[in-house]
Amino acid sequence: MAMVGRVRPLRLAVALLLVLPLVTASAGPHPTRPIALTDVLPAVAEAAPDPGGDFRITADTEISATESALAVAGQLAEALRPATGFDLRLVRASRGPVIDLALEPGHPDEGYRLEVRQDRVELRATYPAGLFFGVQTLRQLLPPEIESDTVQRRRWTVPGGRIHDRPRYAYRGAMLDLARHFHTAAEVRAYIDQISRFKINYLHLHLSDDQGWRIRIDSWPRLTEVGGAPGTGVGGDGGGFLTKDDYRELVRYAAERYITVIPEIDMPGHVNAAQVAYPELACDGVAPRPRTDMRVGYSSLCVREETTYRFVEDVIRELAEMTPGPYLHVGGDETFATPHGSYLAFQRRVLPLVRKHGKIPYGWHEIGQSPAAGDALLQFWGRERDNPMVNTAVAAGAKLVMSPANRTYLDMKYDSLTPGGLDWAGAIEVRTAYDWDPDGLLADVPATAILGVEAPLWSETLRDYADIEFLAFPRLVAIAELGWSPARSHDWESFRARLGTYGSRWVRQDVGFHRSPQIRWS
Ligand code: NGO
Repeated sequence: MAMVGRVRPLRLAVALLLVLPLVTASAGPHPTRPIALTDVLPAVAEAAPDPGGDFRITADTEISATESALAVAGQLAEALRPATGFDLRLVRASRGPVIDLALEPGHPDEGYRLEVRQDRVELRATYPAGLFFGVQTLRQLLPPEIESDTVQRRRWTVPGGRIHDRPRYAYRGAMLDLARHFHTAAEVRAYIDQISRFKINYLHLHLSDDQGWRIRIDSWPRLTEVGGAPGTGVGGDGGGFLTKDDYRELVRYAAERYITVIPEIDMPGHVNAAQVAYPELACDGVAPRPRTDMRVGYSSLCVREETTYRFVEDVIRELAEMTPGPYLHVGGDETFATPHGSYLAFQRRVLPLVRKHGKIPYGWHEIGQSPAAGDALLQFWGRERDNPMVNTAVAAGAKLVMSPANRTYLDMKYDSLTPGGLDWAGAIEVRTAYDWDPDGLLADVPATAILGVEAPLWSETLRDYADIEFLAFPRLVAIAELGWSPARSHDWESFRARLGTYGSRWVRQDVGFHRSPQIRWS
């Protein structure tokens, strides 16, 4: 203390100025703290930092790529252009400072190696998808200003070291419900842009429900003429549908970001809109009234009528024709208006139709009750007590995608004060979405049966794109980390710190995320 008393005031001020940033940096995420090699969402599998190996991107940096890596290299150059102002040259080989992308054998599917040294950055993967995911990591290793759409004057340093990364699960999905409130192709593209940052690789589109029908089917044109008309959203909002060209363009746009689109037509329940358009799909042949409320479980296709199967096959055929991905989702949930025997009879005919048209049948976990579910993919959205519905199918070879509603449903409120959202599965704050294990949830299901995770976003309360962003972010990132990062790296404190620093990226991208009080946002 006596020593401090003798220090001159100016010296003390200087000393404090030097020490304070260290104190705040160690107290938690801070915008001026240099980015570490592990500051990535979802967490990388292995990282070995090398403090002497920082790489600086300047106007002279080149991006070199072999033929097969060229497309992803172009995406990288484009991503770096707005904020750096650099028009980085794409070359085949370079002698100068370079970010070098190439394919090489030996990496796991979708995995990659990213090595940052003083003179070069090397990105390697066996398939272009791995390069794309590596590029997403590289973007997060640059300062948050990289997300600006105007030129920012600053140093663009990437922390030195080596990352080996690969996904825990082959399936990392997000679902968007276009039926309750239609969202345009442009809005779906914006969502694709955002989710692709976090290495999501499937986009499931819920395209039909009681309120509306959102995908053009040529052989049954009234589905969208009537079911996609103005006012067909919940509360009489909106309306609209995707044309086949819109859909194909979305499939292409998603594929460029290594995301596979999965279309869903929900049946035999959730079909009121189809029956308004085609009364012959109801057993009494009478068109029901259009519905814009949020109730579920009251409609059913007429299981004993051949017309139903003609309809179902036409829809499956047309969807399969424009869907390159392996899965076709046939819903199957909440069929309270379909007697159990009829439900089984329906699935006995419909699941093989999906296979007939070259796709793997995918459905909500209720389809697991059908002996025909065999090698289908089941989306588990329930609680443990629903286990018996999937056990037989899993024993017969079915795989599971985990979407427990009380963890992964992005349409649930964060807390009782959240504007919008539903609450039937409980409030889901970020930690609730993050702190669980997809492998361990169902006691009788072996980990080998879990294909991955998906975060559904139902749209009963989602009127515009801002509503989507607010409910999806940050929780979607929690599910993305469960899907990508190794189980051993699961750590709430680490996730929370990384998410806190990511916030400033969303601010720069103008993403209206929920500023969860559980996170210290920087
Ligand atoms: C349930 C229901 C949907 C609702 C959603 C709202 C499933 C699989 N079916 O999930 O129709 O929109 O909840 O959270």
